[in-house]
Amino acid sequence: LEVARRQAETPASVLEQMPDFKRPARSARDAVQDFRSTGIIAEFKRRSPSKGLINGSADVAQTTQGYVRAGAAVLSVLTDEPFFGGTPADLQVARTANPDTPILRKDFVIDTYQLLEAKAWGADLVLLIAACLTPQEVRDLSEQAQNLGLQVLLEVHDEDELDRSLVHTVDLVGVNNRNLKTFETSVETSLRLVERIPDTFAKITESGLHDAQTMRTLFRAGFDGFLIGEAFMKTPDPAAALAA
Ligand code: IGP
Repeated sequence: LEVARRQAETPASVLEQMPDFKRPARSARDAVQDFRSTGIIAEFKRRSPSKGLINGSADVAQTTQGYVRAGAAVLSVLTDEPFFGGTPADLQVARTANPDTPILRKDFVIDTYQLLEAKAWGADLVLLIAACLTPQEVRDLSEQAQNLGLQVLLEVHDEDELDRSLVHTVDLVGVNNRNLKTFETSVETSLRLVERIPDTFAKITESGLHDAQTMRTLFRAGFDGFLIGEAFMKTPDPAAALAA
């Protein structure tokens, strides 16, 4: 995967002084595993490489608050601009609008600096994508995240990524149903991999989810959480789509 580099960086020392940096994190893992939880991780995503523009007009504060009111356990906010049209401000606005809900910084995290940004912008967890990182990088970044009080969602696409990358400093394991080469989604990927994920991790199924029947099947197979973006964002009122 191509990863776009940032230009003007805020010095780390400035990030560390930002008010949210010292804010205690909310546990995304507890939020999805709570027996009263819907397990839904609702995503704010304007566009994607596979679908192009998904929603050009949704307001981030209104949408994320609506998601929470409709029962989302966790929020996911894209901060990647080149591919997904997200911004750091989206995350900060979502944080201010939803003080009690765990929020995922959805981005291609490849270095420590991005963990500091995530914390300063108000995230509670970050995504580490096994396909983009060496096992050693997953180990180092997840340890650093843990030391900063950020939980880690490790994303895998197949058995090999799971077996080589899983470490105990990860909190949630996400199986991405989207094939990165073809962009096609298949829940079979989740159903195949779920048995390989130890019960010490929260189990998340990601991408291509849009009907209740499939979610029931995935829940019965052992998944705690469901990461859903497009099915909500492609409608004029994403939060209403979750409530429905
Ligand atoms: C959401 P969907 O098909 O419901 O919009 O998928 C989420 O899984 C997807 O946005 C995603 C993603 C990623 C985006 C999964 N892994 C990594 C960017 C980077």
